[in-house]
Amino acid sequence: FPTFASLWAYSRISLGLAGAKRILEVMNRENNLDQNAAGYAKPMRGEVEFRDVTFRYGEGEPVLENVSFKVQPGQTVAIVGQTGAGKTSLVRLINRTYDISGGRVLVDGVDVRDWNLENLRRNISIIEQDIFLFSRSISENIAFGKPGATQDEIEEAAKAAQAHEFILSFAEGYATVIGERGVTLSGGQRQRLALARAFLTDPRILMLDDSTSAIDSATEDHIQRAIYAAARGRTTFIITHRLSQIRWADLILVIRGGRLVASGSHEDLLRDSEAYRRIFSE
Ligand code: M5T
Ligand code: MG
Repeated sequence: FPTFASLWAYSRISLGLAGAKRILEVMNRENNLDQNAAGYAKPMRGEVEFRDVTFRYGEGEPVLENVSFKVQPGQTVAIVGQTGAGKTSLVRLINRTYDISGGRVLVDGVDVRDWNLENLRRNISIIEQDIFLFSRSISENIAFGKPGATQDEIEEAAKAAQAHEFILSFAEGYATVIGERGVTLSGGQRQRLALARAFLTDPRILMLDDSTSAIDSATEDHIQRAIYAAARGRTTFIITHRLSQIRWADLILVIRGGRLVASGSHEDLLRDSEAYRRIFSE
């Protein structure tokens, strides 16, 4: 028995050591983005400029090439282009989810790499293509970006995001649990919860990577109004195929194969850009 027990103990200890090694490796790993704690930390106005930006994932082919444009604080920018054109990649460069490979990205005239990373990200919200919600209550999901938000603040944000009504349609209202153990929300409903989050954190730059294509026109109208309200008073980037959202943008960027092929207002582009017209004739 002692021999048997020692063998057993030995194999458990080896397993434990191997596991601990892996865990420590992950825990000690350094982030390859420089946090830049001493960086620029003034309040953000929301001006965004791309100067001849090139970007590639790892060692691959460039997914963005020589992209340049400038956005004034408070403007609304629509980004259009076919799937795989580089739209999502473009907005991810602004909050440094990824760092560029060439050129410069400037916010308020300061290179994003010279910003204090925490300050930069606190002022920028991205509503991703796949909206992530926790298996928690609706209230907790909205308050995610602002721990300690009061119930009043949460409801105020939900109202602004046109979500209050559908939330109250659930028997448990704001306490309704979402996800595996609770209700399943539609794409449009998820999007409005994400917008409510954004209202609560009040970022200077808001980016909306829209993918919900199959929604009815009543929902679309709600979302439209919510986005309109959210865009007020902050720089907003909207990636969308919906003409209703593109039309009122101050600036439209047309991306094709990683290049900015046209930019301007809806009227300008309809007149001058073949690529833009083609998007709407598809
Ligand atoms: C642009 C490639 C992708 C495409 C190009 C996210 C991601 C993308 N790519 C990678 O190689 N690695 C990655 O992690 O980059 O992709 P995108 O920016 O996601 O395109 P989009 O947002 O315009 O497309 P869509 O479908 O969301 O409208 O070649 O393979
Ligand atoms: Mg995308």
